[in-house]
Amino acid sequence: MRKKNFLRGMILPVLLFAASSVSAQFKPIALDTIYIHPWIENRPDGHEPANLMGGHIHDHGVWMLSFRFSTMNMNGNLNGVHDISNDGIFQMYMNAPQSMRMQMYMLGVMYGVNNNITLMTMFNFMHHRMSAISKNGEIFETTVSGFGDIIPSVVLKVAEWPGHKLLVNTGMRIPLGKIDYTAMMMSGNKQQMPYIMQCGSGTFDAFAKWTYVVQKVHFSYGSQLYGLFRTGSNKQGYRLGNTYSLTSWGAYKINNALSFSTRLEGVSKGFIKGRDKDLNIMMSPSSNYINSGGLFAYVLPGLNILIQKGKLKRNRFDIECSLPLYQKPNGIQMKQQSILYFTWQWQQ
Ligand SMILES: [Cu+2]
Repeated sequence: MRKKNFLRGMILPVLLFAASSVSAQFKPIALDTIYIHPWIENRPDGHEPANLMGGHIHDHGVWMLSFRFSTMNMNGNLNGVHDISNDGIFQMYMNAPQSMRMQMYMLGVMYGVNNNITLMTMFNFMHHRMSAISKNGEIFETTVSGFGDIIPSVVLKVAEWPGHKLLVNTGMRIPLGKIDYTAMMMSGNKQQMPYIMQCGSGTFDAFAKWTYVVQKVHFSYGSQLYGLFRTGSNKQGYRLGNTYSLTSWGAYKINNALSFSTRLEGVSKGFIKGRDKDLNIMMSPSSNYINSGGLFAYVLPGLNILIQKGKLKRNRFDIECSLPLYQKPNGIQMKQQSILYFTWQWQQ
């Protein structure tokens, strides 16, 4: 039995690959129906976990609407992998950030142009709040709310075998988010807010996501490779670092309405190139371009719910929670605590 499984495991991928690359005519249909079933989108794990995008595609003429909310908390500061105290920060800077909350609301529209091409556009609005303490002990809070960059993209089905899909999601980020938010300081002066408080990148950015997903009868798994490439320099005189990430997940289908997922993610963010001409780098670690980018790893438990009947039929509710496993920011940056993601999706 074991030997048979082994042979099946070895021969099937070779056969499928050979068959799909030669001609559809030679596709081993009999094998497909016995060992693997065709892709089913209408199951809770038929879409990627809550905070991933570009991991599914729609059929011709299908519209999808989505609303996403995320909230990220940061507390305290790290200098590389080590904690740094306020006194440590005051040796170089006038203020030390204490806590920060970043909330984002995203509206998304998807449309299947045909079975292999889906168009997608995301709009977002964000709210940032940061509290900091000054060298002489004054605690103050600053907030910024505004629209973020608009993200049009296309999802292409590059390859498909029964139960397997390879998708590419590529697009750009159009810099509509403002990058010159200021705050009134206690001194009565208006001051430029640090990079992390701004709502956009200020540059045209291109991205690509490669997603490979596999679906079995009771579970599914997948991986996504992401690259975000910044171009040029914004009107403040800098550009944010490129970002790369690799994530893999597995999801277990409890029943037709509910699935649980676990995901691992590694992220690499580059340094800011150039510097904001209106920022005083001594103001705070977050005002210094040196303190940007780094290496991060997260574990993300998640839950996907797909309503199968009644008035809410075809509505999806997904939750994911991002917990940091490893943080190695470049220089001094705030320490990430947790990120919660909620996603609602409705599709025709
Ligand atoms: Cu969709």
